[in-house]
Amino acid sequence: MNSASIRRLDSTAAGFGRELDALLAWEASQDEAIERAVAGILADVRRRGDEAILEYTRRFDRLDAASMAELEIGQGELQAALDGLEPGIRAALEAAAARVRAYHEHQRAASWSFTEDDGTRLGQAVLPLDRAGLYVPGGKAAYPSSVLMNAIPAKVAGVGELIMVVPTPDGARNPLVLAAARIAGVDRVFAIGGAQAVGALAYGTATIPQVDKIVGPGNAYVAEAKRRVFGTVGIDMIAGPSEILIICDGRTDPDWIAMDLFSQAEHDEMAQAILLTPDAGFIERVAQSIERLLPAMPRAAVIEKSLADRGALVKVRDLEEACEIANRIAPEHLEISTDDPQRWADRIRHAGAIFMGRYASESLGDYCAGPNHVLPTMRTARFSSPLGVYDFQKRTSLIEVSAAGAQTLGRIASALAHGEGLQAHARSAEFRLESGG
Ligand code: HSO
Ligand code: ZN
Repeated sequence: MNSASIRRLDSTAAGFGRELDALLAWEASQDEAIERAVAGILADVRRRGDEAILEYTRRFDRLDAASMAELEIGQGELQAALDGLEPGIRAALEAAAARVRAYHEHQRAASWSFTEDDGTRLGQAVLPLDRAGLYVPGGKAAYPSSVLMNAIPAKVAGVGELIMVVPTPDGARNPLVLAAARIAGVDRVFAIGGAQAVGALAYGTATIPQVDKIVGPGNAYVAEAKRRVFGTVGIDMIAGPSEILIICDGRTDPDWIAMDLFSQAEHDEMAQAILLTPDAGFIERVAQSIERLLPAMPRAAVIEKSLADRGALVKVRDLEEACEIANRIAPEHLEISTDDPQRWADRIRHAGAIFMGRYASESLGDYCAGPNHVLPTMRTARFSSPLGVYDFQKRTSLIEVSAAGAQTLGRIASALAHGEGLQAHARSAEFRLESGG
């Protein structure tokens, strides 16, 4: 790569704000053809169930199953996939799963209640979802690590049944994905994908159980299908391309920083990788590292396009300003590659995950540090959080009223009900008042 093709910006230059905004702007283009196709597929799956699923699977995945039973991948096959793995990768998957599970155990929320002086007890019951669906893409973005990251929080939350769908174009099953499903404890797996699989999970068919929430990444058809079934079922966020923002004081090995930028750029031509540093010389050293390291990368073309279109090396005044800019960007991943990283992390209000110190490469978080790698993108870290156990739990309010409590509450409720002109509400509270307690 000609290092000239990753843009250099200077925060003190006129127009920097506008340039930064232009760089950040990214919207999933709404494609009307996709919208129409997905609406048709969903309606068809809703009407014809399994029969429609078999047809679409034949058409889109070139997989000719005579019955839905052929499309279910049983626990025996999942175990066989796990047993067939090369021992090194199996151990790595199991170690990653154990760490992700241990981290997410900390997120499990407990039910609580408190009792007031007059005996009224109020609380919140926390309950897992009965059933969740996990979409796993086939093809090039089939990441076993994403199976772990989506399935483990569901299992830790205590979800009753976890159903995974994964397309297997031409019948090709990905053993790593199946092994990850086995390790994570996925209950049932179906070899189906696309909008039809989302429809099956949302509406249920004779074979596929209806779920309460659908999570997991997918292509534009899957994203559109999730959008459309939202309301019938819950969905997780709709993820945009990967993002990494690095704040560096200029004293980390520039090769490390260049490779960290590559690590997210290699996901997608639309991925975004940005460096903020107060050290102008460091920008040139990182640019040289990029130039030297890029040609050997198998995904050089993707990385090059991502860096050229959406990447930047930005000279900032100081690390304080870097933190301000980081908050404006609200990145999915933020690396703080400095001494005393906590000092700078304290200033960050918007980021999906913060990687602190020179040794915390973002890739460790993608696989095995423990926190979830499903994170808010496209500046949504301003208001949303990593995927977690809480996404598979829901809350129910508890109200238990003592006779004495009914007197206190009844007077307040009665007055407000009269104010709203709702007589039945008022009388319902007053009956309990009159009963004397
Ligand atoms: N960095 C991605 C997750 C991932 N990375 C999976 C490697 N495999 C999420 O932004
Ligand atoms: Zn990644």
